[in-house]
Amino acid sequence: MKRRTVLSLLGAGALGATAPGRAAAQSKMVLKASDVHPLGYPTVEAVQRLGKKLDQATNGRLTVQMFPSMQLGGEKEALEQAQVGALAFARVSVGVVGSIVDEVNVFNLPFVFRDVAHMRKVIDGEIGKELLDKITTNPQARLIGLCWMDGGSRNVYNTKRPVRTVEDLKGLKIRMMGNPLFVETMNALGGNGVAMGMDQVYSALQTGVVDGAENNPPSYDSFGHYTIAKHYSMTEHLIIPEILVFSKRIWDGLSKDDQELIRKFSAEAQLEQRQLWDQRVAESMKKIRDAGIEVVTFTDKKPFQDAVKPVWDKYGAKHTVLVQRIQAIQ
Ligand code: GTR
Repeated sequence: MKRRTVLSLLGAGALGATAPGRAAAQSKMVLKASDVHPLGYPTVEAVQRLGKKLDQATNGRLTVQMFPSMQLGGEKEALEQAQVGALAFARVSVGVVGSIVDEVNVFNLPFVFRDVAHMRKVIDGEIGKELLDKITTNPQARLIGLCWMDGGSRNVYNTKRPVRTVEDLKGLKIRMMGNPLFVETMNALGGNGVAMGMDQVYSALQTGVVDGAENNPPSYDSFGHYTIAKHYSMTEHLIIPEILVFSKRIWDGLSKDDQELIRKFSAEAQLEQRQLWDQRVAESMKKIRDAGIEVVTFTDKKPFQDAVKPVWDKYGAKHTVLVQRIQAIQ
């Protein structure tokens, strides 16, 4: 379906932007979901599995219709659609949510997690729950925080040269997600950060509007960026969880029982997605190496960590207590 057709359907409220109210609580609903990734990608698969469970548990009264592959635009658009109730589930990166709910920016700080295992412990624990609640209770957000997913670690890639040191980043225009924190992170590293939605990155790389971007191996692979930007450096500068949020407008029209079901299956999705993720990272790394991509690894990331200090001073200082709690988790 063409993007415009989909948007006009959404605008007409034809597919699940059911008006809140008691009657809606009992009626059949199609809950629309979006993801920038294609069918088969771990996050997409996890939300579809959640949908199947919901369908079964409600005898087909609640179903989930997935719009994958940026059919509804980038993540900023997905959040806006969820906020107005034109979309029920938006699976996005915490990167974009940080622009709406400041507290979650703590997960967007460069090198805040020691590694992916550390990140998983944090999202599975008390802090993960607290931050989902911060989203849910933020009156401006108009979103319900449902669960986290794994987005691995993000690494820099570019069309020009292998990045082996911080100095190698100098002068490279690197696409970052739309959140000032990320642009400033890249600038602190010596590159030129350019904010852009994922829907524009492929052509920006092709035309040279940017020289590179940064992402985890499954995204570098699935968006096809490895076919254009052939230098991949395992900088692991950002370990950003993915998140599944729900439209508060639609949520308020659901019965308590339905809300509970969605919460329960979301909590399960958080753990299920992880298995799919690990497998996908291994597959993508193999594909990347088989394609002849030079993968640069680092024994010491301290120069990168030192370079991002200004970002920590600006964005980390107000979250000191939370950062200390994150760091204390072993
Ligand atoms: C991916 C992530 C997406 C999106 C994308 C991006 O790793 O799964 O949600 O954030 O990165 O860079 O825009």
